[in-house]
Formats: sequence, C-alpha cells, structure tokens
Amino acid sequence: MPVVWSDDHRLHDPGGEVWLGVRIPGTELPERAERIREALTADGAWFVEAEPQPDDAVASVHDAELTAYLAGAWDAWEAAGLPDDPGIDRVVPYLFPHPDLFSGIAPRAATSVTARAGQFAYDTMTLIGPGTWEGARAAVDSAVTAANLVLDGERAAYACTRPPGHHVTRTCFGGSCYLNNTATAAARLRAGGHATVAVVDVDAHHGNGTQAIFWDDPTVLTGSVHVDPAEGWFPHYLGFEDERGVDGSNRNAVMAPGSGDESWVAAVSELGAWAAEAGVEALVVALGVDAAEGDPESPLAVTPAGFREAGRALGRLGLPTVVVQEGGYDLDTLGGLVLEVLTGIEEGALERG
Ligand code: SP5
Ligand code: ZN
Repeated sequence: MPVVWSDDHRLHDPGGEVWLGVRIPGTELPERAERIREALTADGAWFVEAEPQPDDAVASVHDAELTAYLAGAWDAWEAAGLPDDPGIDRVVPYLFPHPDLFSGIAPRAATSVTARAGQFAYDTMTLIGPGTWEGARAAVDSAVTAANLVLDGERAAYACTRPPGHHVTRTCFGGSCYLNNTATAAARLRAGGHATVAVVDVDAHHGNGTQAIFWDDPTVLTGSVHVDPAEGWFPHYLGFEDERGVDGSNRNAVMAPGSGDESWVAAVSELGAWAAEAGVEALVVALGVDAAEGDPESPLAVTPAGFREAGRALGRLGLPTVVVQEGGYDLDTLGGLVLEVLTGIEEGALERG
C-alpha cells in the first residue's frame, strides 16, 4: 500500500516533557518516524509525498480557537522573552481554567501568554517549540493525503507521520498530540462520500480525543482497545467500557496490564466486527504500536505475530482502509511492528478476495 511521508515532521521536536514539575527527556522523538521509514524502505515500500491540504481539513475536527492558538503559541512565547527569562525554551502551561472555578460564568480568554497556555493544553507533557505547528500541520497533510488516495481507489494507504494525534479533542490537546490526524482522515472519508466510517484505535492508550470529537456523530463509529485506565494509565479519566457515545457509536475495550496476543488480538477483531456489522463503508486504523512487549510507555505485551494477526483481522473486513500512525516508542522495534500490521492488513484483504 502507498506510504505517505513528509520530511516536515522533523520540524517538531518537543524537547522532552514536564513531568511532575521536572523537565525530563521524552519518547515522542523525530527518530520514531525515521525508524519506521527505514523499516518500510528495506521492505521495498512505495512512498508518496504528503500534499498540502486546505485548512478546512483541520477545521473539520477542531475549533478555530485551538488552531489559532497552536499556530501562534511559539511566536507569542518567544516575543514575550520567556526563553530568556525565566529561561524555558518550550511553551508550557502553569494555570488551568478548571471548570469548577467559574460558577457558570463564561471563561474569558486569558491575555497573558503564560496563562493562555493552560487554556488549551490539558497536561504539562505536551510542549510547543519553534516548529511544532508546522510539524503538526504536516501530519494532518499526511493523514488527509492517505484518505484521498483511498477515495481515489487505493484499497489501503498508510500515513507514516508524527506527532501523533488521537488524544486531541475539538478544543484541547495533550498526550504528545497537537492536531487529531486520525480524525481528519475520518472526516475526509465522510466528506468524500462514505456515508459511515469507523475508527479502530489500537494504540496502547485510549483514543480519548477521537472519541470526544465524534461522540455525538452517529456517522463516525469510534472504537479503542487500550490498557485499562483504572490500572493507573494515561489518560486516566477516560477510556472506560461504559463510555458508549450518543446513539451507541463508541466502544472501549480495556486490557489488563500484561495482556498479550490472545486477548489483545481478540479485542481488535471484536471492534472490527462491531464496525462491519454496523455497515460502515470505510475504516481508519489509528495505529499505535506501543502495545508491544518492551515498549517504554505501556505495560501490554503484544508480539510481532500478534500485530500481524490484528492486521489480518482488520484487512479481512474488506473495507477501504486508511492507516494513521499514532504512538509506539521502542525505537529498535517499532518499524518492524508497523510493517507487521501493514502486511497483515494486505494479507487479510487478499484472503477475503
Ligand atoms: C500518542 C501516545 O501514545 N500518547 C501517549 C501519551 C502517554 N504519555 C504518558 C506519560 C506519562 C508520564 N511519563 C513519565 C515517564 C517517567 N519515566
Ligand atoms: Zn499511545
């Protein structure tokens, strides 16, 4: 299947994360996409350059206020002199407009750039630097280019991209994500003529942003399989199985820490079957490979064979399929794992004929 690529992902370097008030190295590194590209190149993959997409692609799933903030956040931070005093070279929030502050009063937009950072970010780990906006915008271009390839007749296409996106809602961002690439692909498939589409999110963490964006939209089914948030895993407050969406168009499958191929592949297959039974016309796979045994960000233990088998189950659905990269942080294995899933999807589609 075609692999959509943009060098512009390199413009975004989060520069670590602020964790419990301490700046630590992060795992969402530019090297991630390069390693995936290397593994797919070695396999002879067909690469397609991401095409610039209109701003409508972003506006289809995000409020203009969030988008405008992200586009200008670094310039405002730099103009305020904050990289020199107090000496922080990334945008990081310090104050969050908690809903319980407001007694029903409509919150104002903060005028101070330091306060404004907390109006849109819901964690301190998702830092904004000089090229963050350009990198995040290029990831949307990749996801929508992949959707367009499928609308033009490819059976499947893969957006090899970062930063990831599935933790971003219409109005707020976090979890190393800035714009919801997966959601833009789903919206493009809908706009391109598919009456109903499904997102199946196999990243080790709950796709809370995608769930929220399509919560009240019966034409975009959303399903996510992830480590149980009740066991203390990000995003902690969301991802429980009783979250069903308006009209029942959302499903969550939670995995106990330590879960491996058997239960994880079964859960992915069940989400696919749920979408197919609902009669969806196209599929978006939010492909994180951080459920892997050995991934530093999750306690799941899926093997390469498990990723291949999950890919086959999704391919057997026989749907036009857009695959969008999400997480996956073990640099030495993530490229091979992505290749397993993509190969599995192709095998499943052939099996079905
Ligand atoms: C797209 C994606 O996979 N996002 C995952 C974000 C989850 N990050 C949670 C990080 C929790 C804090 N990490 C601190 C590590 C200290 N060793
Ligand atoms: Zn993840």
